[in-house]
Amino acid sequence: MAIEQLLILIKPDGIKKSLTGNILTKLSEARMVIIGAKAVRVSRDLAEAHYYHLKDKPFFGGLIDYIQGEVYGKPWDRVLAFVYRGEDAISKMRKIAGETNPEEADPVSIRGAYGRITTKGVYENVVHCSSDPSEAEREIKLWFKPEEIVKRIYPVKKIIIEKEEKAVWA
Ligand code: DAT
Ligand code: MG
Repeated sequence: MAIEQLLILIKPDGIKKSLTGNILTKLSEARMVIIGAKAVRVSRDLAEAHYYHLKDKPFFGGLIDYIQGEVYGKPWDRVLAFVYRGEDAISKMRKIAGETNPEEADPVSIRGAYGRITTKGVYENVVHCSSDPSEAEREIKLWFKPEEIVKRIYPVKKIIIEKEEKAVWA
């Protein structure tokens, strides 16, 4: 038993199909706590960094296009990103998310219930769910800044940034 945190993404197909509420309800069965949440327009750099371990796969290009959501058009070209935390969070959440291939996933899991494989072979599997603690740490640090998470889950350092342009409320 270990306290873990992980990254969950509701991918653009989940948003377009209006599944956000259903997905969050299903995930809540694991009784984990949300410690970070935001909407993100996914840049190509972020998409490629997130899936770097798959860059040699034949489906990589389709996967990057999919997570960026451009094929769905506006306003669906975004994801919702969450950091969840709790006891054995990763295995509990991955069970609820289901197998990677939506056709093989338990039909009661999120991917089994809502996912599909497109005619182009893209696994539209609705959610991303970190696979182990080190991947979770890498992904959380990629998607979230320390101040966007309400708990200090990893060490931080203070730096002074000069002359950085930043938008503030006018
Ligand atoms: P998971 O998302 O379950 O951790 P993964 O990290 O192996 O699975 O792959 C990341 C994503 O890549 C996955 O959600 C969907 C896509 N993918 C994996 N295998 C695929 C395949 N054989 N064909 C098409 N897409 C695939
Ligand atoms: Mg993975």
